[in-house]
Amino acid sequence: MKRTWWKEAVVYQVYWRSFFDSNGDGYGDLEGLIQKLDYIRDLGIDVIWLNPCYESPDKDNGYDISDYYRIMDKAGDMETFDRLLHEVHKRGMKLIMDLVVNHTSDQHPWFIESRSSKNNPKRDWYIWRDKPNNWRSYFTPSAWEYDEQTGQYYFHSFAVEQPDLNWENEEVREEIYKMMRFWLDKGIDGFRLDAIALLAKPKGFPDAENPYDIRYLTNNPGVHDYLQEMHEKVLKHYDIFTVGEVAFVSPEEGLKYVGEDRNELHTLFHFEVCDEMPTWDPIRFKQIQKRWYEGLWGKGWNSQFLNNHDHTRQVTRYGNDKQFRVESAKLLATLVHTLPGTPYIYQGEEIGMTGVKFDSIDDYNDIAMKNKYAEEVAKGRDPKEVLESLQLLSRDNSRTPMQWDDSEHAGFTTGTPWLKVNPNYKEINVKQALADPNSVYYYYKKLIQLRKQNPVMVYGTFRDLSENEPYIYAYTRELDGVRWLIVLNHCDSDNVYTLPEETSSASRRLLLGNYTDVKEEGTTLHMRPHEARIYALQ
Ligand code: TEU
Repeated sequence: MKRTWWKEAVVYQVYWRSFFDSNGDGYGDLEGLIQKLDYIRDLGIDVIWLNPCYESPDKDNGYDISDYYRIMDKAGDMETFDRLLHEVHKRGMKLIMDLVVNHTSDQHPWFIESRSSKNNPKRDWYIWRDKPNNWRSYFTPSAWEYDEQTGQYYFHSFAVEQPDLNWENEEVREEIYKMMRFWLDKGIDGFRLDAIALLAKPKGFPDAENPYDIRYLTNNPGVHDYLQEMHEKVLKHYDIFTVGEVAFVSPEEGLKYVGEDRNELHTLFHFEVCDEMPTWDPIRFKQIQKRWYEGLWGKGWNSQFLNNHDHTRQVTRYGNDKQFRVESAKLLATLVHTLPGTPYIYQGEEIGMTGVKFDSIDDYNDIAMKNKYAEEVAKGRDPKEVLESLQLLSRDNSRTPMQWDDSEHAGFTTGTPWLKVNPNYKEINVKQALADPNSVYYYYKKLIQLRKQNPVMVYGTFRDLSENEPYIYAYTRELDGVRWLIVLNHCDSDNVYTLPEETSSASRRLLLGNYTDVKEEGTTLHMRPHEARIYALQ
């Protein structure tokens, strides 16, 4: 398999508005990120993925862009961005930007022109129809919005304020490619391509049988032509890393985006775990890992992540954030960093930050959650019940400010944070983590070090030894005669695991574990709650 820097990398996602506020306005900013770069470097990070910081009315936290060539005031300005890039590179790290090109803001000058009249030259830059079909958008009951001025509907896959661009229009594509070159010529190291599987729309927009199953929004014919063109005209001319956000795909479909012979993207986020596995489901998780491994290995590259700015913090959703928070955070980290694919860390994950439950909908900011809340309450449902039903998956679970220390607002800001801090910041914060040698933080650091020293962790073949085990996940990674065994007890109680024959005759050396000692007799491992071990086999 071809070795590349981005397969070996560990990526850290910075949701800058919640990372560190340098000027007291309650929003994190690029200057704040610069001030914390040493923290990120010390963890061992290779690549930073920065969420969108372009000019935006901020209806969907920067995913509604009104000027691709400017930095939004909350984040800073272009001079600060340039300094950020320089400081990232100075520390031997790389920076990838979010690329949001399925849609713009309705305040983008292109859309303002497009909506102004039916014969405006930019009319065709967006998608206009006389009649809507029955599709829902991600965030609203209809994917179409009526515009009085010209008496037609425009199409939006997300919020009303995020009209979709018409990728069929060549001028649109050329304009986007030009903008991508602008950023790449500044020296950024790649893109995370937002909602990239949505670029192509089906001819004629036929009604869906079940409008609630919004898979119709993605993976429509033509999407690969656009990506291949983008590759040809832009991507292939730079030594960069690209990761596409591709929801609702099978490994077979996924391979079309990342196949090494396809000239599209390097890797993808598929959402079979985050979108389609609401709570921890061990057998299903194992099946997902196995299928994706078999589908991609040797042909295209996978990513590993269990949370991001859209998905509830992993220790809350897939672990135990109460009794076994520390053990569980370390187990999940072991999983993400030892399964095949590039691992992603979402800010705060490395100190075991948890989700939140605010008492009132007013304390939430997430447009997806707020729209859904309004829709359900309007149907006559009990508001309290609706709130409770939306809490676990609210995107704000991951978006509360980074917890730096135990001072007011967790040291995130001297002002009033744009979103409330998680009340547990007095116990869970970076200062505490750095002072405790057994913290989640130092465990991440060791995992990342291991990856740098052991190619088996990146390029080793994968074999699941525990397909039908409900609690234990045991698998090997193997490369050039080096064999590792990973054993995880994803469970609140003790379990015994007897090693299968193929590993039992080998001698074992513990490389990393999340308990201070190891309990085992011969080939029988006594695993405590959320215990994780990585062994080298000889
Ligand atoms: O998310 C796009 C999106 O499609 C996600 O909902 C995705 O499908 C995945 O399943 C997560 O559930 C991106 C951004 O990450 C999100 O924050 C934005 O709101 C959205 O695009 C619109 O730009």
